[in-house]
Amino acid sequence: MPADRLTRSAPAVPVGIVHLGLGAFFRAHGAVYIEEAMSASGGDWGILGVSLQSTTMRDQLTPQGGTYTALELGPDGETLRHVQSVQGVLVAREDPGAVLEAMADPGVKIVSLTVTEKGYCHEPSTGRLNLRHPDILHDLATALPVSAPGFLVRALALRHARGLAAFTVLTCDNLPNNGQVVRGVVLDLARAIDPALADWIQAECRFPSTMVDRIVPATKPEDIARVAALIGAQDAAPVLHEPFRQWVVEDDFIGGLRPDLGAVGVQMVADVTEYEHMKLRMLNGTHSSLAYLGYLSGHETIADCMADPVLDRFVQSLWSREIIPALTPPEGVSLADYAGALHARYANPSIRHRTWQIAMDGSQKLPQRILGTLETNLEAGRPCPGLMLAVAAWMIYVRGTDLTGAPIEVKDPLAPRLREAATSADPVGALLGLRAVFPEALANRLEQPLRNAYATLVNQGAKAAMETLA
Ligand code: CS2
Repeated sequence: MPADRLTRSAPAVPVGIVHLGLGAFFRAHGAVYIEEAMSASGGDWGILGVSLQSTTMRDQLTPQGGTYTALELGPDGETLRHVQSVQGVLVAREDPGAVLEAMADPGVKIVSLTVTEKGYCHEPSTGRLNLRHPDILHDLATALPVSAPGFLVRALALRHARGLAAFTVLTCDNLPNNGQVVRGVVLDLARAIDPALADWIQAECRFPSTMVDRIVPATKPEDIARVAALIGAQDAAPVLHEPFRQWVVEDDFIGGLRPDLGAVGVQMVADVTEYEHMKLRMLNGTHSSLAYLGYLSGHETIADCMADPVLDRFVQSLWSREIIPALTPPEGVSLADYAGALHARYANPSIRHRTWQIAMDGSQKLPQRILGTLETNLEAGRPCPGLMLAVAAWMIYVRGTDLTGAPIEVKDPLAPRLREAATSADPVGALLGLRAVFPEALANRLEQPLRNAYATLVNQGAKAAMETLA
C-alpha cells in the first residue's frame, strides 16, 4: 500500500458553481466536463461541492484538496485522470448557514444538483412539491434548511435581499423535464414562504433541463486498493466509470454565464425533452427492469445479466417490441442504434454495476422509467408483457424476500409502506393503490395484466417467466 495521500497539483480556481449532492455520478460526469471546459476556454468555474447529509465525502476529499482519481474502464483498457475541478466540500447538515453563504456568493453563477429523484421532495406521479414531506415542513418553519429545494429557495432569498443576481439552477438528475420539476418545487416552496420572493425567482431565475448519462457504479473497497496501486498514492474517494458519456443541456443560463461546455462535446440544445425520454425509457427503464428481474434470477450485476442468454434476449425484446415503438426519437438519432450501443455498454465486464444498487428507490424511479412507456403502449393497444413482468418483479422485490424466501435489503423512501402493501393479502391491488406512484386511471388499466405477470413470476420463477415471452 502506498503511504502518500493524493494531493492537488493544479492551482485552485475561484468558485463559480456550487454543486448539491457530491456523489460518484457527478464526480465522474459533470465535474470532468467542467474541468475540460475550463482547460479549453478558461473561466472561473471551480466547483464547491456540498453533501446534504453525510460527512464522508468531505472527510475523504479535504485531505486531497478536493481532488480525486477517475478511472475509466473500457472493455479493453483503462485510463486514469486526476480530477481537480472540485475546490472544496461542505456538509449542509453540519453548517447550513455556511452553505447558504456560499450559494449567495456573488461569484457563484450556477447551482447544479445531483440529489437523486427523492431529493426534490416531489410526488413522483405528479411532479409537484410534496408539502407534507417532513423536510419541507422543516424548511417552511426555519430559514436554515435541510432539503435541496429549501437550500435553493433560502439562498435565492439571500441574494434577493442583498440585491444580487439570481443563479441558474442546473439539475442533473434522471427525471423527465427535470428543469421544470426543480422550477416547480422551488416556486411552490418560495410561494409558501414569501409570494414576492416567488415572483422574483419566477422572473429572474433560469432552470434549464438536462439529460445526463454515464454508468458509474458505487466505488467498492477493492476499487480503492486497485486505484492506489495504479497511481502510487492513497485516494480515499476514486470514481470508476465507463468510457461513454453524454450531456444534453438546454442553453438557458442567466446572462449566458456558463462554462464553455459546447467546446467539450456537451450538446447545447433548445429543448431536451426527446433526449430525456429516450434516455430514461431506453436506458433507465431497462436498467430497472434488469435490476428487479436480474436480482430475482440471482444475478449480481448488469454485466452478469447480459452474460445470461435469457436476460439478454429479454432486454433486446424490451427495446424492440415495447420501448422503441412508444418513443419519438430526437432528430437525427436512430433508436435501434442507440439500443445497440446500450447493449454493448451493459455487457462491459469491467463495470460491476450491482442490480441491488439500481433497484434502490424504485418508487421514485418507476413512473418516468417504465410507467410512461406502459401508458403509451396501452393507449395504442400494444401489449407489453416484458415491462409488466418488470413491474411485477418490483412488487415482489419490495416485500423484502425473494422468490426463494431469502431476505432482501430494500432501500426506498417508501420502504415501510411498500413492504406493508407487498406483504398484504392482495399485494398487486395494495401496491397499485399507492397514488404517489400509480395515478388512478393507469392503476386500473394495469391491474389485470399485472396480476397475471405477478402470478407467472411466483409460479414459474423469474427466468422461466422471461423465457415464456421469447
Ligand atoms: C441507474 C442510473 O442506478 C440507477 O438507477 O439506472 O444511475 C444509470 O446508471 C445512469 O442514469 C446512467 O446514466
